[in-house]
Amino acid sequence: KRTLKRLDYKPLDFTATQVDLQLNLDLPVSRVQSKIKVKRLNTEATSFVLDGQKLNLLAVKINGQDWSAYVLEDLEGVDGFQNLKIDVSSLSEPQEFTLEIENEFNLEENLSMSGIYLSDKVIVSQCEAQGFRRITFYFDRPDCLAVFTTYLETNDSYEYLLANGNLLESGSLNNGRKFAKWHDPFPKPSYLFACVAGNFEVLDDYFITKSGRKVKLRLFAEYGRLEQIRFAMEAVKRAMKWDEDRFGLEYDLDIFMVVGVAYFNAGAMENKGLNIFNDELLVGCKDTVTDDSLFSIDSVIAHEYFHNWTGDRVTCRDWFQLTLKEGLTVFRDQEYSSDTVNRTMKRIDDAEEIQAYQFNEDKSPLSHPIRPDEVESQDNFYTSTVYEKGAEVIRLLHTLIGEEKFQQGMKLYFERHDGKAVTCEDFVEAMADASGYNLDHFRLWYSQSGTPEVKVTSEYDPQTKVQKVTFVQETAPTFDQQEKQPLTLALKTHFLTPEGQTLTNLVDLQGKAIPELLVFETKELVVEIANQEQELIVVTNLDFSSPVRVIQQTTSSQLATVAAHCQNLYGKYFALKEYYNSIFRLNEENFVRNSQAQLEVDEHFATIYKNLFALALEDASFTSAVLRFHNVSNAITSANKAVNPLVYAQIDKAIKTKLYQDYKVQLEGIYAQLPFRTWEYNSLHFGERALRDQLLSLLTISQENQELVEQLYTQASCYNDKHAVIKAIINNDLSALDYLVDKFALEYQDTASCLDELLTLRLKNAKSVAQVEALLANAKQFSITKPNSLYTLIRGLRLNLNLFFTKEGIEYIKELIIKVDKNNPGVSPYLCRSFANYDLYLDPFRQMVIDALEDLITNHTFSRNATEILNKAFE
Ligand code: B3K
Ligand code: ZN
Repeated sequence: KRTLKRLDYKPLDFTATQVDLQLNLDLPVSRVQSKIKVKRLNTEATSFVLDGQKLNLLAVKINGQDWSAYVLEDLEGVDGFQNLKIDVSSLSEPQEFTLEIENEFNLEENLSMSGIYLSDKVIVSQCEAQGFRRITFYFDRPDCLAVFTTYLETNDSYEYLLANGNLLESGSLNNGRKFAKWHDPFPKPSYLFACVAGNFEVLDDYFITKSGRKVKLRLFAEYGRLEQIRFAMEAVKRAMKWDEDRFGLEYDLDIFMVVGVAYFNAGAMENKGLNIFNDELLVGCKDTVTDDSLFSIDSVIAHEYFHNWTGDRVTCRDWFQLTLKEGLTVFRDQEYSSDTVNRTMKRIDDAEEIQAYQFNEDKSPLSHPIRPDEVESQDNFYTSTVYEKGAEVIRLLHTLIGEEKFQQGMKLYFERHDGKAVTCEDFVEAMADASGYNLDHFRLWYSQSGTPEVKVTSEYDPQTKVQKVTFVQETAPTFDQQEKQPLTLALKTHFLTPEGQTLTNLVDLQGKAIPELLVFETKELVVEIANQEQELIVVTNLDFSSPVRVIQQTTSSQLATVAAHCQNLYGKYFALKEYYNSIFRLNEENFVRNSQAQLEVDEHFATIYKNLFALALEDASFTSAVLRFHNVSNAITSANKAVNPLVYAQIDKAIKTKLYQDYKVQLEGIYAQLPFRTWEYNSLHFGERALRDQLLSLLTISQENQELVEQLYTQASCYNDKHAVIKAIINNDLSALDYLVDKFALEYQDTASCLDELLTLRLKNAKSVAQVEALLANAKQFSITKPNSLYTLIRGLRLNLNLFFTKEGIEYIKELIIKVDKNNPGVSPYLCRSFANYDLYLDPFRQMVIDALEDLITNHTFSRNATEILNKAFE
């Protein structure tokens, strides 16, 4: 076991300041010549170690002379890591020298999607976190910042040769080969290096920055997709403008390029000046992707672009600091989406996501703080905790000090650290210094893992007319950390009368105003509200102002009041969700005894849903979001206790069936009134289409209304509507309409992402492993080496609870992990993670997962990445 510790950080003894890289990109084997200007930082040091992985070393030279004082060590294990230790004790001038390395790597056999690899016919790189060592021996860590010049040479079948920075020269060589030379003036760590060689459809545009510089914008995608990258181009321009307007940050090179490729492990990558995308997050227009996908394209384009400052110009000292760039950049992309689309709905979606994934990660054996202390593989840092919770911590800071101070903090951060590799501590310090706010206690958010629970209790005394509201925070011990302390919290809180009126101007016993935002860092906060004729309903953590779980004994009647009257949509939304969750608790026992049991609901059910549907046309976004959380995965993850997943699936179905039966006429009416508008990218249109989608599924749950499905396929003016059609048909088993699914498959036969969406739906509903295998065999876009295929497969299987929890289902996933890990240890941990949440389930489901883990660990060997996840999960 190889554990790396945050506190063991040691600065480099030697560093690179300049790198001239010559890449001869050929198949099967490519050749690299790297000329590095090395500088000694520690005058005592006489040797240094360069990282490599699966490389064939050909030569080492120092100051132009062959150098033999080195040892190449192949580290044990399937990953093929190598250390190249170079001894320079005999150098007369070791302060500064030129190191030349020549090596080869097998491009064709590299199926890891890391380093330089093939995506179909495109040669492409991915270096974060440690892929550069698969290209050449180097100081492959983020605190080594150097200026790169990249010379690429290929045979002349590749039209475009791209690398970071600005193009210096390019041309043909006389031997049927060609070259291009790029120079990036900004010092950067190796993880931001990128290169591409391939043939593409290209879209050109430009952007004039606020200081008047003209920046060339170039998007690259697969042939035939020109119309489908126009949306992404608009997103690039929107993001550039927004970052200038809101953060004062301007783009810094002459050209900004984005390339989409089909084989990519992550969503996208922020390489300096040359962002590389999984083409699912770049390519798409209204006719080929859902509204949700367009929204993701927009926000991921923005996210990667924003990294130019938060990540590239100022980067991380070591990988334990990952949230420094990711938490901050997620926060920035969330703000971008909020400013450009719909702030409230964005907030609801993000809160929903963190509660579904990050809260469970924190409860699981994989729990870790946003700035972890220990790790075995740096690749495993890319978690919901580091990203999403990291962003919530930044948001909390923003809430505490306010926009103006926050921006002053950002300014100071860049003044101090531009061009450097720094720590989370440096960021917080800039914020503290600029705002004058004491952030000493706030820092705990970086080191403490776990989700704080805030228990809210209330006592009302009719004699004194005082209501005493107590907030008690407590973080339960997590797998990684026993001791917990109270954290700095900010809880946006409203007080409602039993009739639903939100009261402002409340005062405490001293007559002091009670603020809307309750900030405290002690275990307990008591708020005493004076002069109340009746007990108020407390609605807290509005807008998810802190990343905590609120525990509160709210009655159905109070939830109904909040759902009907709360002025804050977030408050409404979570009251509705809480009510939906309560139906599961109410019915659990009955359904365990009898899977056909009659659904029981209390007297508020009718009012709650009648009110919700009455407002449907007024706020379609909101209503559709509420209907969207009506799904079993959501119910399981928000139960906050172990449940029987199959019983939960039955209850979920029963709730939807009841909604349909009770509100049939009303729902049909809303559906009929939803307009078919000329497609536009805005929140109103999104909401209406999303609602149509949700309603269609609901209206066909009992096999009725099938004509609506046929009608929608004919009327559909965008992919979103067509996707709604196949979703309703497959999920609700409307087999008479299978011909529409076939039509869909034919219509989108050339668009892998559409076929993947169809495959997900089919996998979700597959009855056996044999059926899964048949589906895969017939899916022509499917390839076991393609990350998007694997994600589709695992997503489908995870949603298919009935199959996942069978012996053959689990067995199938195990085999898949074993197979995938051999080629691509970037994807296998993702598959392994689906085994880490066994505490969500009651036995025998829990035990099934644990047995699978045990078998994997005891009987097989895995990459470092997968081993870490499996071992932790099993601990
Ligand atoms: N920084 C990349 C993630 C790379 C993942 C490496 N395993 C994308 C992003 O967060 O912007
Ligand atoms: Zn990022």
